[in-house]
Amino acid sequence: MKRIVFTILFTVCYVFAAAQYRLWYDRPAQTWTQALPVGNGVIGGMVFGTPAVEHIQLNEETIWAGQPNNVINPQAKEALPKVRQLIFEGKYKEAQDLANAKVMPNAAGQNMGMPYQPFGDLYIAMPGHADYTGYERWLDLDNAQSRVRYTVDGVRYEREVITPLGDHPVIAIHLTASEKGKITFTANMTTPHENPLVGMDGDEATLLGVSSKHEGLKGKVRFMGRLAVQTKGGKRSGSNGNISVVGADEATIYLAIGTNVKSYKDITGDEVAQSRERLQGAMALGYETLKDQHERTYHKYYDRVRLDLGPDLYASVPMDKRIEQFSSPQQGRKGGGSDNHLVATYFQFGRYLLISSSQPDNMNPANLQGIWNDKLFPSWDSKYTTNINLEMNYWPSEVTNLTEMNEPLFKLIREIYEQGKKTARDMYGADGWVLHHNTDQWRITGPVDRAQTGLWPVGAAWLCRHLWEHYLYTQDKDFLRQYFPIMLDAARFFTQTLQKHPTKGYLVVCPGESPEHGGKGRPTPLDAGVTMDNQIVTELYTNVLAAAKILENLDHLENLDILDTIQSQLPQLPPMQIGHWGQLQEWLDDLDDPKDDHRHFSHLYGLYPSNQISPYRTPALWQAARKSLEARGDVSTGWSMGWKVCSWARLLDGEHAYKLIQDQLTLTADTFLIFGAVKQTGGTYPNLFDAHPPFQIDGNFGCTAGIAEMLMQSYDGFVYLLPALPGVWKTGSVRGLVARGGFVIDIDWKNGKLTKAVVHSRQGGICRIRSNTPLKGKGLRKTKEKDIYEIKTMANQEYTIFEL
Ligand code: FUC
Repeated sequence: MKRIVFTILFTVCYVFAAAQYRLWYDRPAQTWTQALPVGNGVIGGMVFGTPAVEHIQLNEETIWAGQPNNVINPQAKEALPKVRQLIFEGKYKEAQDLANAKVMPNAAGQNMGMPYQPFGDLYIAMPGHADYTGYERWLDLDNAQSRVRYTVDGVRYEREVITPLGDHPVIAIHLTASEKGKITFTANMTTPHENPLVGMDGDEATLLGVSSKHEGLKGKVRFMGRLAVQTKGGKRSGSNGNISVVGADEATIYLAIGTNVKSYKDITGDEVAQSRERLQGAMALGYETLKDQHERTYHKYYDRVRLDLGPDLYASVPMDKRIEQFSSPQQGRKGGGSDNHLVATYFQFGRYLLISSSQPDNMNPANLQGIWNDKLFPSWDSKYTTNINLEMNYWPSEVTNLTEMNEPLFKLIREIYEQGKKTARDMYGADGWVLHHNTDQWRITGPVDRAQTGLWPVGAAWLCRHLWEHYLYTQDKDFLRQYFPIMLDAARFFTQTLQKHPTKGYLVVCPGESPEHGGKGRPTPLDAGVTMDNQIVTELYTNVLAAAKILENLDHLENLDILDTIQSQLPQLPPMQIGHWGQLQEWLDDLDDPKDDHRHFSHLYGLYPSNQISPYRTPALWQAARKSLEARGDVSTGWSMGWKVCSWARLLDGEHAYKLIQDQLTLTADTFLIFGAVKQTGGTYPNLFDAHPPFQIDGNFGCTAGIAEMLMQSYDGFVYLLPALPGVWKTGSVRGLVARGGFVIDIDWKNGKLTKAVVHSRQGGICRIRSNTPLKGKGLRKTKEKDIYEIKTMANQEYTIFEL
């Protein structure tokens, strides 16, 4: 009997221990976008899983080219009034030429932001492992580890790779075999940086390097990689940066990277000491303890949300094939079914990527590639583009219950606030602070690239929405009090720089632009009073006034009469307008082209991520937004499609949102297209990374947020249960999504109809709920409004709701 119980228990435990969500493959990676990402926000690794020579490409979050700096053209302040005047006179081309000559920093010989750079590579050569059988590798999303398994000469080998979360940010590779004495290898590090110093420090191999010079700015980030091995049995030796092991029973390889970066303005750290401290701290714990701590920390975050869209019908199909099948018209026929489990996996992969690239105590938030980059000079420098991309990275953070992952973003905001005050003063002669469309590790705040993309002064204002949203989700007044001056000063900048439009009379941002996109017949995107700028400033002003009311006592702050100015300017901002073909206008003038399929559709900022367009409060604008989005088409760059998933969810069209998920989950060839020559379309790489192309992580995060938005919305004064459920997700459940107001929501549905929901109230308060299915539940009251219910909740209590 005991044995039977044990067997049952063992089986149950085994089934639960096996990863439910994983990226599984039957062959090693040939290219970087087939390799599997691991990371802890400090160190990032891409695991290729090749038996004969394991290759792990490595990053450390603070290795960036250049050094502390900011970019401001000293002539900008004098030239800007003239640029404005030219725009108002309709001389757009002249305005652009003048801005490119006198306002942009490169015209003054300055740089345009520094690239994020790789550390290098770890190689583990295993002699005799070129011929293998029974190969498999996978990324286990449920436990945050990557594994490789294969057989050579009847011996089963396994590699487990983790990047422990917590105090010891190393990468650890644990090697085992089914027979004793079989682990033999040589490990070494290489780097693409110039003139590295490779050597030994006792038993540890070291590699010392320095980051690159770029656009005239000398690279001053020094970094040291440090490699060591712990073994059971066998012999170890080391020389010239190589560590060899012969005949061990098992082995763990540890690699740590230290740098001299202490902050965005301080690079006086000691990379040697930091690499030693990181490595030795991890080794003192040993692999099992490290792994145990890693898993416990990871589960604390990851387990908060579970999404079940049905059984895994294709568990034995490699992930690249699954992606290929997913968007093919064949799927769903011939006895197959739509691969809903792939969508759930993609959703959890997005959460995994955020946990792995944006830990609370990191120096930097997730950049354009998260933390994973193998190129010395990656596209767009892999830095922070703030006219959509950085913000999109953090769209899933609150709603998918990963609020702590915002910490490095908030740190970046605090730091660009410091830099941005100087830029506001020196460039615009204004108080407050400003950020344009890019920043980097050095927190540059001036405009970069050409004026037609870079002269966009609303980056700070957009980032402030993340501060306000954090308050809405957490109801944390201390947080709001701490960040209020940053929001207020972002608004202060506009109170002094908004211009009265000479013919329309509104207060407008000028120069501004609808990101990277000009209206029909206009020679440049540079413009005045574009819809997105109006929406962003309207939102900032509204949030600042709301925050001031909530915080009440603000006597410690100076110049508070600014609140009156904000109040009086707010109604003078341009309203959203409906244009001649029923579209939401992207510009102050009716310049939208119905044939335009540009990847940016910035005027729909008001629909998502903002809350200014709603089917209930602003039905005409909501219809106009739909018209605009229909005209834009579906297939586009990766991030654009992720945004469209969110937007179609807000348009309450689950089928169209699902169509976009299919478009995004379309397998992309492992090459990337260069701007101009070939029309770019985005998609997904074999390792589930989003393809702009090339790889950009924003698309992963945008689509993750979009999937959440299809299941639950909370932007409109109520929690909307299943607002945009597509027909293919017939039956399922989701646990742990977070709604504004601090309500954690579980939902079960069957045949497309809600069957049960649970509201976990974190802070108490009234929870208003919208549902298309009639509901009942203890404490639930139907209001007079159609489909709206409410519950008076108490903090830390839960409330169960059923279909009527
Ligand atoms: C913006 C977008 C591009 C790209 C870049 C990083 O400039 O227009 O498509 O995503 O950011």
